[in-house]
Amino acid sequence: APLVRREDYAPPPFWIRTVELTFDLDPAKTMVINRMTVERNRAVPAGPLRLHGEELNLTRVLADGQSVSFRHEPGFLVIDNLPEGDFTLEIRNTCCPEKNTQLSGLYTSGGGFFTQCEAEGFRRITYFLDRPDVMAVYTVTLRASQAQYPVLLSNGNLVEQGELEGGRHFAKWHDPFPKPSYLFALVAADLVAREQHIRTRSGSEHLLQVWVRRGDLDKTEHAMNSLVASVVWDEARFKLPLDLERFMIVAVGDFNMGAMENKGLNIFNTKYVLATPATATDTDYFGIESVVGHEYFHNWTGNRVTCRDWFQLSLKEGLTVFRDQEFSMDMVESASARAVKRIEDVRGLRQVQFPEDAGPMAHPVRPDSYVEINNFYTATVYEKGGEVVRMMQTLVGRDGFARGMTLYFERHDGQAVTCDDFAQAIADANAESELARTLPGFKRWYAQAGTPRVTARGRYDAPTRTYTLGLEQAPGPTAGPGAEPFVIPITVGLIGRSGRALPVELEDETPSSATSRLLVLDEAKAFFTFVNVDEPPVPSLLRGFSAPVVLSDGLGDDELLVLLNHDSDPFNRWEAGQRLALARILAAVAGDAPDTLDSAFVDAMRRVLRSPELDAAFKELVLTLPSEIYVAEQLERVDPQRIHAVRESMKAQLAGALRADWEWAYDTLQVTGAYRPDPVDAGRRALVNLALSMLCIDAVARGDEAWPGRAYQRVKDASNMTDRQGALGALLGSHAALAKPALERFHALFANEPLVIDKWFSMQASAPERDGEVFGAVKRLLHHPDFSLANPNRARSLIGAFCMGNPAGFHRADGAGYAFWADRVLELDAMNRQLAARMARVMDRWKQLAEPYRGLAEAALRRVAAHPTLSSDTREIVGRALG
Ligand code: B3K
Ligand code: ZN
Repeated sequence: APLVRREDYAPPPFWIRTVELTFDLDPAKTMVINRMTVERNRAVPAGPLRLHGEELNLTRVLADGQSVSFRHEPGFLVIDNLPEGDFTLEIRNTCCPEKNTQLSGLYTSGGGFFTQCEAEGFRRITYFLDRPDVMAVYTVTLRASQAQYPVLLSNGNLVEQGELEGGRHFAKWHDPFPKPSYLFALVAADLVAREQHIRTRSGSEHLLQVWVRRGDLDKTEHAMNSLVASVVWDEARFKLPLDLERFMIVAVGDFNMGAMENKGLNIFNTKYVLATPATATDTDYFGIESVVGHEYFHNWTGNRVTCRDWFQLSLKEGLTVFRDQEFSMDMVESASARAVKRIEDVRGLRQVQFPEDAGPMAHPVRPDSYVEINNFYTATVYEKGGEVVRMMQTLVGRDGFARGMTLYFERHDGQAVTCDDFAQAIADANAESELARTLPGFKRWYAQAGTPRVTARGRYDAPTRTYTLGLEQAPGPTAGPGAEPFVIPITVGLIGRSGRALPVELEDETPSSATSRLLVLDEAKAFFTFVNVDEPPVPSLLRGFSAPVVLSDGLGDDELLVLLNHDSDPFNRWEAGQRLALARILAAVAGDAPDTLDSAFVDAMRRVLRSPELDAAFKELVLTLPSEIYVAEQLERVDPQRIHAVRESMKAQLAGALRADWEWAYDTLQVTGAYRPDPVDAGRRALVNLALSMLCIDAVARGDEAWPGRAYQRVKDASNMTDRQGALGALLGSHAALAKPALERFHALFANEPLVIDKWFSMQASAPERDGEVFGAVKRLLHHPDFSLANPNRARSLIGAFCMGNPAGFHRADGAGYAFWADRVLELDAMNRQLAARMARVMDRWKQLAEPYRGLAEAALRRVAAHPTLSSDTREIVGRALG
């Protein structure tokens, strides 16, 4: 497959204005009639009509009712001799949904039909200009067996339905909004819906539906509540109303990713729809809220205004990630719960996006080229893209950002546009802002890859009571030659040694009592002088993680302890604790220090755990050591086994040194009463689960069986999945003998709950490795009757969880983990290339590994790369890794 370049973008030579699709649905052979009205785009030179098509059988082509000659080119149907002017085109083709293991296009799952068209799946259904800047109005007729597929859904509004002969029936749908083909969807299956009518602020009535398989209806309440909350929020915060009479969510068990924002007919992985307290954890509940919100918010940011080309993917994804993060934050009452959400989001960014941005797949938020666009649905496009939008909001203020959004829709509703158009609208609506002042520089966030480094050094001058902060930036190593400075918003505070917040007034400014403020670093280096600073301050920089950079501020333990104990910014408070832990882990890994924890650190952790004013959720985040992957990211040469050993040892020390404190937490913080997935209860459950896992680690080390016994009891009788999974995790994490019977118990309880069986696989795959036991179990589980590579959730739950979530199990000195990876990637690649390419990313950072890992990893990569029929998706990933 060729490289596609952003600079080669050209508008299409034809527009497709309307599409009438008729489907005769049959798993083995579905017939598609596709009637299009086509206009010539007179702004570009005339040429043949080249329609995308993949794995289709063409049966006829008519232009204005007459047959025309055509030819096939790889991936295209080419029609040379077309009528002058505008014309209609009718195409008939068939496809084979039941053989579609790629889960892209039209496929079957659980006896029903479903579609996934983004990015380039529509061409696997019929021939089309399958690119996002071609927007058409769709009318869709579905015909199918009434008994097997009683529910027939497509985008927009239902205009007609009825019976046909031979036990078949039909439904006709019309979507009044022009849309690109990637937003087309259909569903035909035996489903039932939870329904809710809502009236929006403007007074319009809408029907909301969540469609699931019979038997799953009792698991849809939270998804529906999340959908209602999303509708209300978008109207309140951005004045963006629901624009269709009917809005549907459909859950499907076989799905390549989380969910899809098809116009009016969102299709979701069951994982992000189905939840009951017995089957879903707090994390699952929050995940559902955020994904339901995300897909709903796409209705404006993505659907009403879409992307001109796929290089602009972050236009909709970065913006919609930002919106779903803001939604989740606005859904909680306390500032502390907002901060917890922010910390979790940043932790995810650093865990996934920072490594991506430093490795072979590094690319700008707006990439310059790709082989397979599906490989660029990345943490950079999504999460870093979200941070770029967040920085815009920081630079123009919350109200200014809302004004910018309004201008963006005034200008671009109904269009397919670029990232530049978005930034321009936000800046134009805020002409006096720092964003408008720095716009050309700011847009480098879209153009330059890599995580920038910011170095900060402060100097206090007692006689003048001034504090001068020098800030310097350098682009990340993957930014490429000639990288120019970024525009970096840095929110700062100054804190006295006793914890007092000091003023943050710059010289020549009118005095203010503010204790937090924004600095904008838009050059390679700048100095800021604060006045009226009564004492030598500890700087609290990058509050709330105001920019996606790596900060080095040179603060030592004493200063970090001041921040941990006193910072009014909860993000930096957490960050200080993580840095104290990280410094100790890194020193021990390097062999510069023993891996024994000092009492200063242990006491600080105890103070946090016992603090009467901190929330449980926040405590749990502080008391969780930085992950092995995050630690590895700080190193030039990575020995995964050494990192694992040091981190496990420090965890065991925290478990032992704070035993009485963990017991106190476990005994006093249990949540009683009915399960509610709110942040306060969830925080308490998280801390109690951490306490239980610490107590089990400590108990097993001492040969005491009481705590594992309690955990086992909890696996048997917990009243919700969060507690049950926490208890099982505690047994696995401490290598307790009771882990085995607990796993059996767990499986027996949930044998008919696929999403819970996924957890059962992934918990075993990600348990801390010891003597190859976990690897052995993973290999055995491949042959478990419940395992299937064809189901993406299941494949991820075993293979993904092991290769990505278990560094110490995976990186074996004998290379068997890498060989296992290569075998699974090759198996998957023959079936589902998008999923295979995702799994292939596990090896992105192989060049960082120390020997013998590095050489063994390379051999496995070369074996995959040498496979003759490897998909272009996986080839692009392993090719970049090796290249
Ligand atoms: N837009 C889809 C992702 C499509 C992925 C295609 N490989 C879901 C989302 O971001 O909301
Ligand atoms: Zn999205």
